[in-house]
Amino acid sequence: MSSAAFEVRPYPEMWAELDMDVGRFDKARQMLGEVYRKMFLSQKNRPANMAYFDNMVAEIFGGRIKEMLAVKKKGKPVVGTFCVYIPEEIVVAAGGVCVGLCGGSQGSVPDAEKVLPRNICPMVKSAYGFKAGRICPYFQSVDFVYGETTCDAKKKTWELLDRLVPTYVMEIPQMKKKRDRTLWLEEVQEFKAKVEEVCKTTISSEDLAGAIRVINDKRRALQRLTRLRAASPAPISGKDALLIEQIAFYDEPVRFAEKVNTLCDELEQRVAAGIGATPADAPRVMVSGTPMALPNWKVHNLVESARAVVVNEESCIGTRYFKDLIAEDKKTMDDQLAVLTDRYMQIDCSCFTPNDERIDQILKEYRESKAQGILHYSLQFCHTYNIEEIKVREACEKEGIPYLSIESDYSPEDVGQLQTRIEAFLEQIRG
Ligand code: BJ8
Repeated sequence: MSSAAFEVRPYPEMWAELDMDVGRFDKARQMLGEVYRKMFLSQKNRPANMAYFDNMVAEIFGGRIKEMLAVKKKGKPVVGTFCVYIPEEIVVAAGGVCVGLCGGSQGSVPDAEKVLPRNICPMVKSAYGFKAGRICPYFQSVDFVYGETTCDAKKKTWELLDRLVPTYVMEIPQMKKKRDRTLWLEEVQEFKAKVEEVCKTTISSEDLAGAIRVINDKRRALQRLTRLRAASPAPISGKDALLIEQIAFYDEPVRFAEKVNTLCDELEQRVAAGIGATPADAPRVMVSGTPMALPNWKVHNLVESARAVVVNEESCIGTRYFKDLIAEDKKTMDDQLAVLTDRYMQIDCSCFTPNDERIDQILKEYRESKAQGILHYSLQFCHTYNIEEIKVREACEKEGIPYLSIESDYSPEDVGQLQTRIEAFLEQIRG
């Protein structure tokens, strides 16, 4: 698709049927197309197989929604989530669709601020605002949403979101002791029961085994993509890799894994031929911290506009989502739920205390990705990541790793200041 021909395609009739604010949403659609053209399609030397992901963006408000509605028509559930702790394998086992609803756009924040306090995390405000303003076809399509008790902003917002869409909450433990695992297993069992109740079905161990394989395959494909980014020159830009990680939260999982693997085949050839998305001497940056929900491309765009390349995202829209797999050899439901619970307990979110595994994981990914510096990214008012940042900084100081910490929101107001700081950081790496 040529850059000039690219647009995020409009589906006004379907949006009207979904009770959306169509006039307002159509302006957002056009703006997204423009931003995408400028940030993504202007990149030189992109892998040819990015075409599939470009099309996923073109169809983000249309084709994929139609697929989800078709699943719903068959009586299967479409479940919205906001956290990688919600076990999507169980939704897939019930024949349903799990879709990530985290907000990454400034456009919906004013809708949220009519109700929620201004001084809370922009991701929570953006997500709530999408529903309150009726400006997200995904939110309008879900049967129900599942929140969690990770941070305070989220868990209190669910009480208000429940007035707009049926909202259930999983209790995520805050520590990783034996009793916390017991609690989490019970929560997983309850989640399964809720999904079964809503879609009037019983999930068999065969269903769950199939779903575990499907989601493992998706995670394996993303692991493969991450490994390939360690090559020098990096065969794909950080922006494109982040986009793929974001699309993982709304695409159909079997097709997605297949397309990521096709892209990886091409990237292997590029690595063998020494073809990079940027020159081999471009500074290599690893980003670590809070998730960047679509269309939050701010930091990657600033880093790569300064002729550097992002080679890893230690984040829930990144490696935290796919680094761990579920054992596939369990035959009974009890054994399957046990290994599923164990896999999810490994997620090293800063909402846990203590959470030193995350510090070790950051250093491991830094080495594996052959990065030359770590940029810690935290959304404004995210206390757990902002405070845990101190330990990340100390670890980087100890290891002599060039380090920059930034805290930002979705508004463009701090772009100039961030650009200056990022350029100084890259100068430090260039030496
Ligand atoms: S497992 S990182 S996806 S909670 S950035 S809303 S924590 S104030 S997103 Fe997350 Fe699950 Fe943890 Fe991952 Fe709150 Fe912080 Fe906002 Fe956050």
